[in-house]
Amino acid sequence: MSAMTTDFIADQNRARLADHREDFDALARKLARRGLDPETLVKEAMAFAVAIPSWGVGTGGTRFARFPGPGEPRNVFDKLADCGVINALTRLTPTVSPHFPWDKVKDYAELREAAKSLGLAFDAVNSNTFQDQAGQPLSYKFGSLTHTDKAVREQAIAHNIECVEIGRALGSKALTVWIGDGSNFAGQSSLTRAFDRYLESTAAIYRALPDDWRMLLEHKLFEPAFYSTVISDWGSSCLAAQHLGPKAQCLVDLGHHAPTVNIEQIVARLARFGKLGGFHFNDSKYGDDDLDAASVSPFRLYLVFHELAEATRSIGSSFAPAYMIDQSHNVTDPIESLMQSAIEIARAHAQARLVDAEALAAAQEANDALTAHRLLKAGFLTDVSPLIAEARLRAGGALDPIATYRASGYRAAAARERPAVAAGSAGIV
Ligand code: LRH
Ligand code: MN
Repeated sequence: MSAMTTDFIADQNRARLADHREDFDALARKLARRGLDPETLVKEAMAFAVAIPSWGVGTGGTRFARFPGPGEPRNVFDKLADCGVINALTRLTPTVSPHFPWDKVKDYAELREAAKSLGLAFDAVNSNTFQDQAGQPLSYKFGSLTHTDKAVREQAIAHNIECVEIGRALGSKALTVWIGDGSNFAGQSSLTRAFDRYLESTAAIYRALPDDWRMLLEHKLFEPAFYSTVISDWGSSCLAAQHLGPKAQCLVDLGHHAPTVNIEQIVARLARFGKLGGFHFNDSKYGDDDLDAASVSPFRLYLVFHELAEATRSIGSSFAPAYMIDQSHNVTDPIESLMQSAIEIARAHAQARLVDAEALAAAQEANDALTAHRLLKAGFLTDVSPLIAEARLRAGGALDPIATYRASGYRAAAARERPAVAAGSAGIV
């Protein structure tokens, strides 16, 4: 399948250049009137990046069913090819977050080379002790790192350490640990002993981490457990990360909270105590819906990036959470959804840079609630589409990634090359 060439992208941009130039110049004048420097903002937008989940380029599903689309990736190499297209068009996604054993191969040097040839590198690796693999000696039905049986815990610890070894071969610098461990009945498990087993098991994984690595603990309110989840909220995750040590931090998956939770305040708290390690961006209305970022609550995503901008101002450049997407694309072309989501996340980041932080702090100190709210919202109310498009253009990307992707015929070519996958099997991937 032909890669998405810069010539093709330039061809597609040509017809859109004049309109873009006009829109960008108008926005630049508006930003300059606010005392902002458009060039600095474009450079910041060019430096922004978010990682693609390898499991996100295939069609996702639910517990009821999965309806595969045309040209489904057959293996991790197809997934990388699709990730390469997303980055070629958006210039926002130079890294991929892999998941094991879903992305398992014999030769990880070959996989690293394959990614490199597509202009990609690897972000945090994800372990998986929420499914039983064929031939796996012990089942995770009743848990993994917190299972009452030491042998099961050791099996899960060994898998995580294997993921660290794979990650080292791929050039990754972090391990994301999400476990579904929990219970479905009150009394089924000891809530305290389960947490103590989590601390003991993660401590064993922590000891295997290279010095320059991070371990990202991902909390989730519920599912697959429906009465209690061992790491159900940021409090449990932060207590564990503080207990483990400086290399352990918390990962915030936006969909892992009850609908009314103030996630931006969780972000502020974790950043304040040096425990904000990263994100899984997506959106949700009810549960862990894994919908496209900013497709339900763009203002909430903006408020998260406002707290990230505040933390960057107070902590400085050492503040570097891992930005990653984690979504399930059940009814759209995953490549289109991931491009759209990366752009919406870059939009929230760029908008948050527009806030007059000094004036906002003054209004907050003066308890001028409405002025403070208006100063904060001013970024969200600014259409930065021309600014993030300019960042793409200067980086060799597409002014309109989705239109350019559709014009390329990439999906049709993938469908010709990759055998159709039968519908029917349930599950998120
Ligand atoms: C759990 C989760 C986790 C991944 C999985 C694919 O809901 O968010 O981050 O391992 O989705
Ligand atoms: Mn996640």
